[in-house]
Formats: sequence, C-alpha cells, structure tokens
Amino acid sequence: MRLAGRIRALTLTLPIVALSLASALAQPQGAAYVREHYDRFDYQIPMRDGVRLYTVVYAPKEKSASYPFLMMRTPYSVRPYEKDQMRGSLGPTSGYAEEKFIFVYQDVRGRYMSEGDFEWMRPYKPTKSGLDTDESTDTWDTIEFLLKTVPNHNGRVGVYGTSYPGHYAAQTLTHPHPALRAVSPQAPMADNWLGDDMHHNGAFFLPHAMNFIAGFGKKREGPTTDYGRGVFQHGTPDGYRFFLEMGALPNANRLYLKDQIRIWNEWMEHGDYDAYWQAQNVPQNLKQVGKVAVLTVGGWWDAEDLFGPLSIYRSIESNNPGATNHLVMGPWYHGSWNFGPGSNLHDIVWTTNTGEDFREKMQMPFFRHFLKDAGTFELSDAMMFDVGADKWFEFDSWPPKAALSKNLYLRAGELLSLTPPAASTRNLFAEYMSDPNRPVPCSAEISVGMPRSYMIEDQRFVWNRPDVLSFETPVLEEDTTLAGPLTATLFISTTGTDADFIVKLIDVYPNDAPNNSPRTSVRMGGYQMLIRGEPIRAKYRTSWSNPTPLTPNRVEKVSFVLPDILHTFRKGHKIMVQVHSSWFPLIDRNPHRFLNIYQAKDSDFQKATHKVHFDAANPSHLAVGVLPSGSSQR
Ligand code: PG9
Repeated sequence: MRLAGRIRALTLTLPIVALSLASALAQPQGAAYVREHYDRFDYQIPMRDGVRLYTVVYAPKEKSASYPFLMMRTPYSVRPYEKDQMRGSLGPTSGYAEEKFIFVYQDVRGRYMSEGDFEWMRPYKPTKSGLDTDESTDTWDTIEFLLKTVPNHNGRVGVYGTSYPGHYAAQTLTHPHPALRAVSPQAPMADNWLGDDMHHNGAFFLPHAMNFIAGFGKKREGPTTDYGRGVFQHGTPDGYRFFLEMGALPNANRLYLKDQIRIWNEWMEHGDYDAYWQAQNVPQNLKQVGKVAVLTVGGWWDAEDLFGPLSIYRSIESNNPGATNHLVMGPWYHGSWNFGPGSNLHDIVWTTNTGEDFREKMQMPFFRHFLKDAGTFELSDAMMFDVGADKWFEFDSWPPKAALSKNLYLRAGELLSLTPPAASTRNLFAEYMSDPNRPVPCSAEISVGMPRSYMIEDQRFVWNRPDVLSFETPVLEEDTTLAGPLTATLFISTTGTDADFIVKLIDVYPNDAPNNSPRTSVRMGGYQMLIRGEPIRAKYRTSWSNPTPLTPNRVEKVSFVLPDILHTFRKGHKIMVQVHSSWFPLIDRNPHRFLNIYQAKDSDFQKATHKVHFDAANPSHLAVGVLPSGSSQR
C-alpha cells in the first residue's frame, strides 16, 4: 500500500556539550557530594499577602564565580526538612550539582511546610489587584526575595519541573519576572479535563485520579512534613475487578474516600467542562512569554500528561511570535527522559539512546546557554523522535508544514483504506454490544492503577473480542511516516443515549518480526503496537460544556482529535485502527444513558448495541498527516 515514500531522516547534528560522562561519574554522587560542595539555607519567604512559602536553597560553596538560580516549585515536598540533611541530587538529573547552580526548591502554597491554602491547578488571574495572588505572583515574589537575599548569584533564574512541578514551571510564563530567563515545563499539566491526567475528552480516568487524590488530597491542619498514607487500601492487585465491583462513581466516597477528600468532591461536582476546569487551563494564559527561553518536553507514550506539553508549546508558538520556544518529544513514559539510556520502551527497542541525547545535547546546553552564557544552543524548534525510523527529526515548527492530510477510511471487510467507500455503498456498518459489566480491558497488566504500558502494549489481548472492531491496511509497500495530530470522525448509532468511543492507531508487525523484546517471552511476530489511543464521551460531541444526548438508533457524527504522533510504519508492517466503547478501568464506564455519571446509580448502567457506519453517506475515517518522501524537515 502506498501512503508515502520513505522520507529523509536527519541524523542529529547538534553540538556535543563538553559534559563528558567521565567527569560526571568521577564525582561521588548523592548527599555526600551535595554536603561537600553546597551550603543549605532554609527560608519562609513571605508572599505579598503575607503567606510564607517554605523554600530550601542549596548554594555552591565555591565563590569564585556567580551562579544562576535553578528552581523547582512542587506540591510533592522539598524534603528532607531536617536542616542537617542534604538532598541526594540537585537539578533535573545527574550532572547539575557538578555544573553548579544555586538550586531552589519550594513547597507551593498550601502544601507541606508552606502556609496558605492549596488550590487544585490554581488558576492564573489575568486581572489582579493589591494582595491578589496566583502562581505567577508567588513565583514573582519568590524571585524578588532570592535576588535580594541570596549572595553570589548572576541575576538569572531558571525554572524546571516534571508533571505537577512542570505545571508550576509553565505557570511562571503567564507573567514572567524579568530575571526569569529559561523555563523547562516537562510533562506539564495544562488542562485536566481536555486531556491531562484526570480526563480525556470528558472520559474520567478513574484509577489514576482516585488513587492519586486519596493521598495527595488529604486534609492538613497546617504546615506539615508528612500527610500520612492514603485514606484507603484496595485490598487486591486486580484493579479491573476492584473498580468494577466498586460500581458507580458515588460509591467511591461511600465505600472508600468517606467524604474526606475535598478535591475529589470538587471533581465530582464538575463533570462537564465548566468554569471550574476552564479557569485551570494554562495554554490560554501564555501570551506574554517575552524573552524567556522555553524548552517544553514530553513523551509520546506519557500516560499522564501528553496533552500538556503539546498544547503549551502550541500556545506559546501562536501567541508569542519570535519567542525562543522549543519542543522535545521522545519515546518516553511520564518523566522517563531524565533516567536511563532511552533505547527501549516496554517491548519495543531501538538503537538511539534518546534519554542520553536529551540530557546531554538538549537539556544541559539549554540551561548552560541561557543561564550562564556558556556554550551554544542550536536546537531546532521541534526535536521529535520517531521510533519506527529510529531517528530524531528536526522541524522548524510542529506540526510539520510538509505533512499532507490524508484520510484512512474504515471499510467493509475490516479494511483500512485511503479510498473512501464507493458512492453506491449503502447501510454498511459493524455492530457490537457494549456491556458495562464486562468492559474492554485497557491493559493486559494486572494493576490497581493506570499501567503506563497501556499506551504502547500489544493490543492482541483485546483484538479478538466481539466488542472490539479492527480495520487494517494491506501490508505496506513502503515506509510510511505519520506526523501530527490525528482526527477521528466516526458515524455511529446506538440503542442508548450516551456512549464512549475509543479510537486506537496501531502498528502491526510482520509475522517474521524478530523477538527482540526485553521481555524474552514476548513473540513480536504480528505484534499490535499501540501508537495512540484516545476516548471521547459522545455526549460532548458538540460541546465540552453543554452535553447532549444521542438519539437512539439515529446516525450521528462524533469527531475528535487524538494527541500528536510521529511514527514511521515500516515497509512490511500494516496500519490498524481499532474502535471500541469501553477501556477499563482506565476510564470509568459509560451507563449508555444520558445523565450525570458522577451522580449515577448502579442501576443506571445498561448494555447498548453500537454501530459504526462506513458507507458513502457515513464515511468513518481517521485523518492523518503523512510526510511525503524527501519532504523538507525545515
Ligand atoms: N501527572 C501527575 C498527576 C496529577 C494528577 C493526578 C495524578 C497524577 C502530576 O501532575 O504530578
């Protein structure tokens, strides 16, 4: 099948920073090194409204040079709190303690040893008066204090962080302090309803949300160094049965959380994309980044925050012309870019050490250049790794301008084709019964949480289920590279009044694929590698904020975007699209009735029969971007 010819992949031709592995390893690691080379200072920094934020500073003992600040603001504690203890590492990964910065770690407002009240994804306030605060003012006031209080600095501040700390890093860009010169939001949470962590397109990521908030959301009486254990234990390793037997969402409080978690109750009160969630959206507030250099980082298989890095990069790109705005997307899980070589993920292996490339040729040069005027930084705007091609690709913007939009049509006979259904086709569809009591599993792994492998694992464990539809191309005649966001357009009908639809893009390996998985028992011949999967809750098909019911047995269009990819489907492979209507326990079950699922009763859940149509009038398809052969990468 010809989708596109091979494209020219650029090898990485970046300046190699003189950060030799040998010198990094020569020093003793851990707290002993920190103690030998750094002094610790603990501050309770007063914000403009008087609330004091607990901040620990590690300053180099060596005073022959001045140093920039490198700060992380976190809700996860800046331990150790004992003043005679030292952190075991400084900075985003190894090598930073030796490189020497003034490291700053701060408990955000309302967390651990900082005063004040914690607010989930505390919204930026575009119009503030007097003592009004948000994360931009807390960062501003902190920087002001550091510049006046800590000696031997060079007047520059960098901020980094992964996940929630990545969110706080991104928040610094809403109204950046003049001393802020380099920010690296890594897997930053940008919007927890549209696509990060707790919801994707209205579907609720139940275990991820409930397990996390049962500990994180515990009430504190005041500054504390320890919140204690979560408020419940699962009592089993089997999340599928645990959450199936828990039943409707209100049972979570009744059986386990016991109304002890304020933030969980907020989430249960705001099921639609209302003002509560809209105010938390970070990309909408990134319009005055100015001269701050930004290095946003994400993982193609990051189960927690994939939406965040892509949406934050795009917002800065479109709202700040001329900004120093970089995006690195690699073959990584949540935060895994800062650990290990980065040459495999789950069962998939390749030759490029993507983690080492990122740490040594991208991240460290970024901070050295913009915070110390040391070394060059010549990274292309978008450094994107393609596992299929085993190459870094460089683009001057993302998504790549050269990508051509093509439609992969679902066709009769479980075919996936560039050719739409013939004009003469009528009443063609596939149907399945969706049973809330036997939902499609999200992973072959037994876990009470959200197994990160769900993003990439072999989909054969569900391929043969009657409630899973699969459509695949013939064997590809040439390498085919898909780049950018994917848009699924399904023409569906159902016997119910609400439904979920999950669309997956899968790389089907040839039967003679080598058994090279690090898990030696895995057979790679015929492997169905998940490239991207995404749900939509159909009642939100026309509005995230104002859901509407489906009309039983009437064909309706459901269209939604799946997060970006960059993947070469090699010659001899096949491209597959799977469609199904539950993904459990990853996302909560749909009762197939139009109602507030957060207030549902167990008796509300009913089976429904869904149809996915693929004839001339109802051409269900997946829109993709195809990089033509020889396309310019710039
Ligand atoms: N992605 C992490 C998380 C947030 C919310 C729920 C569960 C996990 C994090 O931002 O730290």
